Amino acid sequence: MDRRRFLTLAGTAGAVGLRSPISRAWAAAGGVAPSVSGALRPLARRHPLGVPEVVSAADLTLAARPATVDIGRGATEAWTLNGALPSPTIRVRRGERASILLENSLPEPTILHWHGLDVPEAADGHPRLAIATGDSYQYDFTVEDRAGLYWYHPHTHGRTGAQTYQGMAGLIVVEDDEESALGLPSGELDLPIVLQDKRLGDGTSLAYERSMGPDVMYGYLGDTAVANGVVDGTVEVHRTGYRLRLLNASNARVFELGLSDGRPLTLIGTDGGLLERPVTLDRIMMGTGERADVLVDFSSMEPGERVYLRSFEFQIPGMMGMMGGRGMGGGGMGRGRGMHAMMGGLPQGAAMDLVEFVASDAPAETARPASDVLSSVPRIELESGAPRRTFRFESAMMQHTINGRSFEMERVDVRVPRGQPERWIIENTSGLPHPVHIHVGQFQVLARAGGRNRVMPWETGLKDTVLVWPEERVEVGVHFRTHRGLFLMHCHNLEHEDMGMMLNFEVE
Ligand SMILES: [Cu+2]
Repeated sequence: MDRRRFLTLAGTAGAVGLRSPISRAWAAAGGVAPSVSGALRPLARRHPLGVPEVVSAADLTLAARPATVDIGRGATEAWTLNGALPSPTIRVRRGERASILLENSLPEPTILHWHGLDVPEAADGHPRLAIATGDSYQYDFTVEDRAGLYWYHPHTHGRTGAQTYQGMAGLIVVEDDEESALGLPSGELDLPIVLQDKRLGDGTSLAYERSMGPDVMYGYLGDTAVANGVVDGTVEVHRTGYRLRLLNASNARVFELGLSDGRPLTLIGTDGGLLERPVTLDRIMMGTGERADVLVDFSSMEPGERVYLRSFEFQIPGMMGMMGGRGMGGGGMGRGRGMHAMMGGLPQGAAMDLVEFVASDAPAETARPASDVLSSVPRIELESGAPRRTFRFESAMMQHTINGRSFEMERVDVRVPRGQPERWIIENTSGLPHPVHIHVGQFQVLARAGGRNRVMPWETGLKDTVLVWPEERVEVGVHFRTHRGLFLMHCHNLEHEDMGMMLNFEVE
């Protein structure tokens, strides 16, 4: 680093350090003053965190079209569904029919996928079903999934990263009687938050400009956190218990979520709905595509006090620091970070403040604790002789492959009998994290060897996406019990997916 650059950074850090309680807390904890990373900016002018419009699934039209949106800093062009950023939240009760018409007014083909839902082949958004500009596609399915937070986004092969990044992503909230009976925080105390990172610099452009270098290797990492479509989002909260429904809808960014003052997160649900019991955690790691349903108690806050939902700094051991698999380890990591700074995105693992919560001055109310028993999670029962399949996720020489192969639209890679539980083994032999998503329902994480060497507390319920670190081998139990047809397994780092880290499996 040259001397002038160092002095500039040091000066900025010092100035912020004097004024900001966050910086003081970091300094007291022996941390680096946060503004150095560029993503922790408590002094920034903040923008109200909106909540996406809620729509019914019963007779819904989603128009994919460019639109002008406000990301807080000002107007910008986005690719939207119905002109909204993020896309509307679809709220549906278990057992209800969804009838959704997609209209494509984008300048290129598109198709939508309902991430986590167990839907028929024709409704799953396989990229071979992508529709041309001016065409429409009718989705009809019954929502049979457990209550929980799901989501939807484009699945156009080679363009999923661009279309999702430029604005097309929304939540699906499934409700059922079991969940309603729990008396969880509701109304404005039930706050859905779509978390993303964007590469904005000091501007507002959401244009997706993927380089052929680091962006293809690491994925399209941003430099700015965006929550519910706004930069530096802030929300006034009552001093009581909240339910935060969190989705990591980033292209490539992994979040190590926690609250800035150490306030605990009580995890009640994940991808496939409620856990059996609540679990209290300081941190939850979320790869792209994963969801976390958490209770947070703000009742001890003083009026006007601020707390931040933050992605804390982390390192993934073995993560490659350079393209092509060279430069593993500390030195390589350093070079990788330098390269990212140069390219405009913050490195994987950089700290970011995601949302600011400001306590209101209304009287505090004691938060109702979560029930000891939330739900019974339907387990996937595997016999010892259950079929096993191994999927090796590799990244080398700017290629991302599964078992050495790149995605082909019509090739069937795996044939799976319907109704037969199987043990799938996901091996990451690369130097990069891969969040692995399996379509058409939920699986169960059974074991992890290498890396973290255990099933994480947020992986004990049903999952549709599991984060697999370098050198990890994760075993999952799958059971395709409902629909026959062609479905997908892929990396949910959208650049890895677009580059071919995806396969077709046929449920027969
Ligand atoms: Cu990947």
